[in-house]
Amino acid sequence: MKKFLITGALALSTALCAPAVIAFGGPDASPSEATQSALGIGHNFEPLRDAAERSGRTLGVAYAPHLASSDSQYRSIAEREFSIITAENAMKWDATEPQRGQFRWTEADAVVQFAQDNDAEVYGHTLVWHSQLPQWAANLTDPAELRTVMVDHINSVAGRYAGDIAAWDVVNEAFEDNGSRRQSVFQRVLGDGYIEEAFRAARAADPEAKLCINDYSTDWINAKSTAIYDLVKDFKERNVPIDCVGFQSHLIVGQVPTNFQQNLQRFVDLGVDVRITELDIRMSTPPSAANLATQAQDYRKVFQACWNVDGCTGVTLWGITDSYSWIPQVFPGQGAALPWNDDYSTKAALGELAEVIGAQHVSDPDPDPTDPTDPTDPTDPPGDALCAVVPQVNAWNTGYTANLTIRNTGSVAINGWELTIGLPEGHQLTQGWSAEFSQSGNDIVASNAAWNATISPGNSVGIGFNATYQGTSADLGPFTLNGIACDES
Ligand code: G2I
Repeated sequence: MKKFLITGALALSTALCAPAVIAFGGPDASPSEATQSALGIGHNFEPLRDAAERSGRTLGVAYAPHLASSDSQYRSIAEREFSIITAENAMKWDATEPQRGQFRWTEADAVVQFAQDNDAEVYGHTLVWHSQLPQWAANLTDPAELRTVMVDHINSVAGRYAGDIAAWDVVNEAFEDNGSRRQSVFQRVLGDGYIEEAFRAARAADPEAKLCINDYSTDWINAKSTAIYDLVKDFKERNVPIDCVGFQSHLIVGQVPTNFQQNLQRFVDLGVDVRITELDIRMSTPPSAANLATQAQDYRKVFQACWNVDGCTGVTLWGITDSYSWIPQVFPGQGAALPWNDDYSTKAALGELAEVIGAQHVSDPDPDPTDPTDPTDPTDPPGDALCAVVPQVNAWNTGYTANLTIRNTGSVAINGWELTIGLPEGHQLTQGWSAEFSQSGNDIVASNAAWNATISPGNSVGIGFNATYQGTSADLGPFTLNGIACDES
């Protein structure tokens, strides 16, 4: 459902058919409360990878084995949500071949093992890149020697994992924004042909992997994306192996390109797959409520662009939580770019992307909180986040105030909730409090505020709203919390 936030007093407009939304944080909400209001509901979706899979796509994440070892929540989210794993750093040249001919596989192996243990694919990143390239390679000047080094590196890395990799970023960031070639050591020493040589070597080393070219600031139609387009077209015409194009999509809040989908489509029309390979959407920190709300819509737009294009294989998030994001190091004062906050609460962005990919709400996404690594353990007791809603209505001849008590009558904490309230015909929401309200037809939907997202077993939260009515004011209900029918006493 499309939502728009109205932060001031809501003027009732009977002419509007679109759902009205009333943010719980009004003009006099404290800054921290206002900020939190845009954080959205907690995570109460099925594993997001399951939803992506239903549309034949994968949801991916940039993954760091050392974080999975030190942070169990990072690990359990990576396990539960994602069906394709990109090594954030572990397969790069400086990690795999720090000295010429001396390979280190521990971290890269750990990424492949993690993916296989979790029935996920591996996205290889990356074979040839000017950055994170050891000095010994960056300093080479002899074309024959550099060619040998590049092909040996591709043979060694792609060869080791042959059969285990769904797709490789064979060449990363080879172009400048103006469409010219980046003057990397490969370009300077080997000339324009190095990209083709790298792709041919990668195909020979791993005939099964899809071979991609990957870059940033190519999400819209511009000189850089057109340079890649021309390269792909040329490769296709000459039967140089290339199967896919990666669009990193390190975006800035409010700046999702309007022709993103059209751009993806033009590549697909050349006969390659496309993928959003490194999505994050950054903003100034600390984040404002307005920016978080815009970011949520931005995530929606990016996922929608991919989901609208046959041949877009999916989206990879460049991390899970803001805590470990690369952004503040490179862009000081910016961040908050990922769907999970530092404390792993979810941003509104998560709900928006989940909706685009068709993720279903579940009553209890992690039935056994003592075993976060196995949310679907069949030996877990079934989720039982049961609820009761008691409405108190004070009516006058044209309107009423309804105060609702939502009680958790189950034995598992509810972390994030959305209450759907059935209304008689002719009722119109005018104002709500202690939740974010919207109306769609004869239903009101109330989403938790940040401060009342959790309802522990046996505890209650109170919310309320005003409405106008024609006919009868009686009989609110039924009430459904996160898709589960609630008792009314
Ligand atoms: O810069 C964001 C991404 C742009 N596209 C290519 C991606 O490969 C790139 O990823 C980032 C990683 O997320 C960072 O984690 O690449 C950076 C390096 O260019 C990575 O940062 C480096 C730090 O700068 C180093 O200090 C650190 O030792 O990660 C290294 C390994 O943890």
